[in-house]
Parts: sequence; structure tokens; C-alpha cells
Amino acid sequence: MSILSKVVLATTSIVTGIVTLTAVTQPASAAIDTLYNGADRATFNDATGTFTVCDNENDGHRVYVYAKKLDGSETSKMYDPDSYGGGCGGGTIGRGRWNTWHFCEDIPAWPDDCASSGLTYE
Ligand SMILES: [Ca+2]
Ligand SMILES: [Ca+2]
Repeated sequence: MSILSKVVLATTSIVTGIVTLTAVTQPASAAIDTLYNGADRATFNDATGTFTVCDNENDGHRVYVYAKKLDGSETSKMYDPDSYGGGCGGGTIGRGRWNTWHFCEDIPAWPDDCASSGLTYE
């Protein structure tokens, strides 16, 4: 075997090792939790702690998400900043003793219309 062949073989096994390691470190249990409010939509990614919030209804009602901990404390509201159209909004939370998250449509002069789901991100 030539020296060049040995170098190529060694490089190949290093690359293979990196690929395998990357595959193993991918979160196996990553899940996306989705809440709907009509056509409006929000997600939570439990691999990254990231919320997205998308206003898909051209009705003048903004949408936002927030999360609540077991001790009752809440995050601030994370809005879709440009409301209907454009992109989505969102934010990221740290790991902790979370309890629920809420996806709400802002209804002026009425209680906001919210959908809720359990939240585990420890
Ligand atoms: Ca809307
Ligand atoms: Ca938007």
C-alpha cells in the first residue's frame, strides 16, 4: 500500500467517525408541539427551547405566545412583530420548571382568545 493510500484511508475513517458522532449527539427525542388558533399557528421546539408564532389571518388581531412556570411566573409576551404577512416571530426560553405555554389572539376589549398546551423543558 502506498503512503498516499494510507493517508486517504486514515482521512476517511476520521470523517466517518465525525459523521457517526454527529448522528449520535442529535437529540433523539426532539419534538415540535403545535398550537392553532384558526389559521394562526405557533410551535415549540423542545430540542432548542424555541417558540415561533405566526399570524396567518388578516383580521387586525395580533398573536403572541408566552410560557408559564410551575411557580406561576410567566415570560413576557412574544408577538409576531409584523402581524399578518411577512415572517413569524418567536423567542427562546431556558431550561427550567415549566408548566404550560399559551398561544393567544389579541382581541381588543375582550379576553384574548388562547390555546394552551403542557410544557416540559428541563
Ligand atoms: Ca391576525
Ligand atoms: Ca408576520
